Amino acid sequence: MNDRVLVTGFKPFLGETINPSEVLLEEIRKDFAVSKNVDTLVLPVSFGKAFAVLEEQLNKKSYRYVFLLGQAGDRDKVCFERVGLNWIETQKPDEDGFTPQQGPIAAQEAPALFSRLPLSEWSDALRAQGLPVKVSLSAGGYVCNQVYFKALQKLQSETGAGVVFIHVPYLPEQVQNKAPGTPFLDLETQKKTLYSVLNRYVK
Ligand code: PCA
Repeated sequence: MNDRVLVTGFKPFLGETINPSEVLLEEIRKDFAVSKNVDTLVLPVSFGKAFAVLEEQLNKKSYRYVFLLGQAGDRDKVCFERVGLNWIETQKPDEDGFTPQQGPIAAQEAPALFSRLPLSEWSDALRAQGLPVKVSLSAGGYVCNQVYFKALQKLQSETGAGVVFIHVPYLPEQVQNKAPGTPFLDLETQKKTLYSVLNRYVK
């Protein structure tokens, strides 16, 4: 298998004007411009379209590693998601104004799929460098989890590629008009943390 790496992020959603995951993709495009093996892709925050956009890219090129990034506004650390749940549960509409019913993503499939990448090892190594990371057990019940579950299903079983979802906190400018104490993490620290993982795989 080749060693290509795909990193995805999401468009802003639910009233935000930026999404830190999309900002990180812009940084990756600049900082890894000389790299030959990394591609980036922005996904819509849409239950109907997000995975289709990813799948189109996966059908064009094959990847050894896929890093899916998204915003999780309730988190104060960069979170490596251990599992994609075979479940949708949300009261929030997506960018198409669609709020799905609670239920499984794929009724005949396993209730959850696990990333095969060494998330605990990454997390321990980065924490030892003082970086704000942790392994998280749920990517939630919204679009990110749906894309993660479907990507694990398609990539890990069909191609053996390594897949992980990484949720990142709000950027400081996003919390200015939010309740005091809303967690955030500055872009430099988000980049440093993410790059510590990417540098293991991007040449
Ligand atoms: N976060 C949302 C969807 C898009 C994003 O960046 C989520 O956690 O599901």
